[in-house]
Amino acid sequence: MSEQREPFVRGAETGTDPALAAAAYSPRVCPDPRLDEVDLAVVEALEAERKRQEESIELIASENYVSQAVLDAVGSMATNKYAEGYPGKRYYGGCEHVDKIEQLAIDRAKKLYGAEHVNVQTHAGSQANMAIYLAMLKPGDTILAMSLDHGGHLTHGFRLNYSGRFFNAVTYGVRADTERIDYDDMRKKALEHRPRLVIAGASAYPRIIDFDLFADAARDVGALFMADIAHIAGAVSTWHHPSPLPLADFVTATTHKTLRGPRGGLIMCKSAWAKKVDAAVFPGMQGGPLMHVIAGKAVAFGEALTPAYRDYIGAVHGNARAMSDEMRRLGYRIVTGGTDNHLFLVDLGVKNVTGAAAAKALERAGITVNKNLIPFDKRPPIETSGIRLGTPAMTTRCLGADEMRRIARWIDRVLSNLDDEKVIAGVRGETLEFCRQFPIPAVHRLGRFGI
Ligand code: DSN
Repeated sequence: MSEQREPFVRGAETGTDPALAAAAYSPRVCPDPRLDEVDLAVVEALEAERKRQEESIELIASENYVSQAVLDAVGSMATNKYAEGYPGKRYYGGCEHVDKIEQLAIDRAKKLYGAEHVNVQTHAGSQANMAIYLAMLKPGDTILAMSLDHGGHLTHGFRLNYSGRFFNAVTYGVRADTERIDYDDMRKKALEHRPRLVIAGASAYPRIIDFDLFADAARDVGALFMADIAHIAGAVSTWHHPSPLPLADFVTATTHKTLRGPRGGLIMCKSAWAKKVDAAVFPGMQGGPLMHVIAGKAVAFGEALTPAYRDYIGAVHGNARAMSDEMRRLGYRIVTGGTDNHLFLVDLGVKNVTGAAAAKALERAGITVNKNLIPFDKRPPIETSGIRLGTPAMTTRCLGADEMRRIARWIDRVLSNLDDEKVIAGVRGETLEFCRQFPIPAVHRLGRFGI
């Protein structure tokens, strides 16, 4: 490693003589080694992460495994390019090819969702939401959104998030009896507080969201309507969930959850808001877009337009139902009684176990989940009374309902024996063997380091 660093040192030592500096810093003495030849510290961590992903059962509802094609695009030379601006209107030269990439991503997203206008530049879902707020709101404006502890999202007005600090966030939640969104309360609060923006969308809600009722409430109080479909982006694109597109002024999403693309954000809006939204993203809050990630988004949108992807989302939902039914059969209470989408929440009350303790023990057994508040939870967010389970990732690994039920039984075995490391180690042995039978499609074809 020290050999490869030498040219830089010598270049520096040649000081002010430009000819010497240029000679010292030449491709001849500055080879371009592969990562595994130059930086073992990073390689080791990447290798360990690849192994972790391959050898564990991934049930975090917001995670997935991208295809080899998406990985190739994200690892491409597009990462070298600055392209502030939009296709055809950039502030840098040499953008003709990345223009094509971004236009492909935009056109495919439009086709996927039937959107009037698309912006693919936001680095994450949080930035997609921030762009809408920056475009349409003034500090102090009122927004109406689902509360975080009932399944909403940080960026929907949580007090510690920018959205809760700069705006007056009024929240609705779920009903105590059904644990489904309390649409009456949402409407009542809209009429009472006259928000500038009504937000629908959640990160831990297992049921169909009735976007019509949000659109009605927003219209009746003269508010704008935004739907954040980060979690259900895949289901909306394949009509496994009704689309908010015809109703909403703005729809935001992430590209890396059910949509199975690279980590990033996506904004769709009515043409009337296109200019404001684009200006809010750039120059309003971001500089150069991540063109390699946008290339990955283009590939993922292309994949999502295929019949195979529609089947995949159908299987994701079927697997979530099979697994939640099995958990219920094993004696657990499932929030709302089940699921209509890719995730469900398990109330661990029956075992008198916290979500935090459950997640830790399950991790030791090779099963990755996240602790999650359940509605009206009596425990704090760091502890929680529940876990959130999702099936997008394991469905990508081609698991079916039988396998999902088997995972549910492993989860039960661990949760019933939290203090018995022998039982947990036994489950770990079985999950390891199981993971080897269901390889991650992309990693399967990668080189030694999975990079
Ligand atoms: N953190 C994401 C999730 O896990 O749902 C939401 O942004």
